[in-house]
Amino acid sequence: MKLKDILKSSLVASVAVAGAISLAACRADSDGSANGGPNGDGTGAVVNTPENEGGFPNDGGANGGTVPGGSVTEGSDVSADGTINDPGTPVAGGDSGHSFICTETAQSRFGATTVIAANGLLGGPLSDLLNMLGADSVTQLTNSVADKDLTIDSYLVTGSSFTLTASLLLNSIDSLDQFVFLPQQQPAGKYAVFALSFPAGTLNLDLLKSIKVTTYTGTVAAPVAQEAVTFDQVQIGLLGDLLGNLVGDTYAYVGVKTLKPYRFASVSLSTLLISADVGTAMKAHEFCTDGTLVANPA
Ligand SMILES: [Ca+2]
Repeated sequence: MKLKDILKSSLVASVAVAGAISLAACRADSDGSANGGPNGDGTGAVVNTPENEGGFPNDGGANGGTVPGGSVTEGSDVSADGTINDPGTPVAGGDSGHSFICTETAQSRFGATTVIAANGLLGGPLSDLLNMLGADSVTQLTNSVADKDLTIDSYLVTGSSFTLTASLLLNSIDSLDQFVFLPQQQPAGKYAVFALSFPAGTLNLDLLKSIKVTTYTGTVAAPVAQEAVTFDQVQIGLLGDLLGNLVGDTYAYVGVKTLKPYRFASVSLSTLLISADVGTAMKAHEFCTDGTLVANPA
């Protein structure tokens, strides 16, 4: 088997395995025998480290919460394919007057899993896309999000790295996605918020088109979008302005305060079609299933 075929098989298999693990954990949890962690659902307390030690700031402060570079919304209306019909209401970030503090995250040691995908596709449709694009694109996709398991390791300081290359973008892939699967469905009222950062060295931030977070029920083979938030180019532009004034990385929480249950969620990074490499564009540090909202200082 050629290397490219191995890579393709590996990627497709990882998607299939994620679904299998997810279902197996669900069955096991139903009789209380699985290790779902302290909450029994694949989540546990997030581990934060002080900002001055390189951690993800999580105290609700201006750069640690969602001001101005983030958005947590409630009450969005989406179609089953994830199309946003109504964006809902911001409850943190922007001009909401509140910031988000992450308290619980999806964790691999408690049964959460994560996979990399493209164009919002999973399962068979993703396999079809990869087959159509050919092995070179598969390799690029596989390599485009490094250290994906760092998104579900409980530590806010660590994260997966999204790297965008011109060759990838020219191959009909318009979004890079990271999915996080929980072994148990999360009830309505929980959060689905990705802790993201944008490295200080990202020079072409304005080439990023949008960041979208979506929650799903259903299965890998038949996902059904529930709620979503888009962090659009204008908001990203604010981040770009912010970057110009900061020495270090910029942090943001992007996601939803749910009104519907969900079983898995994705963060999708879309770009403008460009002919230059963006480099490491974004890191996904943790996936927060719970948190608190705090009022911004007057
Ligand atoms: Ca992490």
